[in-house]
Amino acid sequence: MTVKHLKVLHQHNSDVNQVIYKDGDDVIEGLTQNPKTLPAKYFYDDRGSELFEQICDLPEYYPTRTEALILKQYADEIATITGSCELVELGSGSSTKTHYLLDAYQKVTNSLTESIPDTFSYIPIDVSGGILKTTVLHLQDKYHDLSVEGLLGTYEEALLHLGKNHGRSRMIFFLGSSIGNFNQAESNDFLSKVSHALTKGDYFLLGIDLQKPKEILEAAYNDSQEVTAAFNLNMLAHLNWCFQGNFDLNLFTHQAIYNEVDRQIEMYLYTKSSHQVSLDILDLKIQLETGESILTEISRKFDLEAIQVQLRSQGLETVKIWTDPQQWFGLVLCQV
Ligand code: AVJ
Repeated sequence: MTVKHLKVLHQHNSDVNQVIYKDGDDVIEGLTQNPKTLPAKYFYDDRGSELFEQICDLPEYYPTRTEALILKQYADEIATITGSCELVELGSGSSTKTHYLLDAYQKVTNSLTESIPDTFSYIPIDVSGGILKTTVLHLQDKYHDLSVEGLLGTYEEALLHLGKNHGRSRMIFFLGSSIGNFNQAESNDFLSKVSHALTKGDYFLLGIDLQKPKEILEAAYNDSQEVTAAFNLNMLAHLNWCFQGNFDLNLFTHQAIYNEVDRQIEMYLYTKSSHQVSLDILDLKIQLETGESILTEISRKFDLEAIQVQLRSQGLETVKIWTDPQQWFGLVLCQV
């Protein structure tokens, strides 16, 4: 590992430019179920992260833009409430929106009057090594007084690695409504791990996509330029690469629907014709029928009341909530 300020948490990973996760038990489990599913984390090889960045700029994909506006408007207030602290970002990607927070925390840290000012530190965590490396280098260039340590790994690995913080306060933040990828049980498990990586008085800042009309939601996940389709299909290319597979991307189509009962977007890949697929490294062969679906992602849409109850059940008390004027997106600041 030669890259400065980047720590690789997963033992099986050997190449910083590629993604980790070669285990594949979760792939076997998902593909042998009926109906078939695949874990959303396999979207994010370097190509997938790049496609996700493009999704964020699409006219139909409102979440990134809306959350960025909220952050732009309220980052100073957030930093004033929490005061100077160590900033830990889960799933940092390109850290684009993070600049608002970093600017605000830089001001708060610089305004400290003590003779020994706190260091201003940021720990981005991501599974995609390429984007993490670029981000760390870029941030070091932009913020000279910032200490950046990128962690290449999963949320679980990173939260375990961080352990408890001693002496100084910490804020973990998880933006973009990525928590929406977890079902209820998984999100409870996740929040409990977050809670355990924090000490009493520490903060957690969570970005959540709120419920809204079906048409707006479905348009956001079935964009007219078909970038989301390419993003969805890229998961198969990533699996081919990881597990010596032979998915033929031409034999699948993308579709996202809003499930109004479970209040979640569901992204599917549908087969155009019946065929077999093998993943040699996993010693797995599967039969796919014409029109069969593979669920690749859920993206839950939240309710501000319900999320506060859930956060509280994991020891996280809401301090303040900010939204945009249309109430499309919410930022929840909570404290242990
Ligand atoms: C990064 C998980 C928040 O669910 O909106 C975007 C991923 N998938 N378009 C989301 C995604 C399709 C995104 N998250």
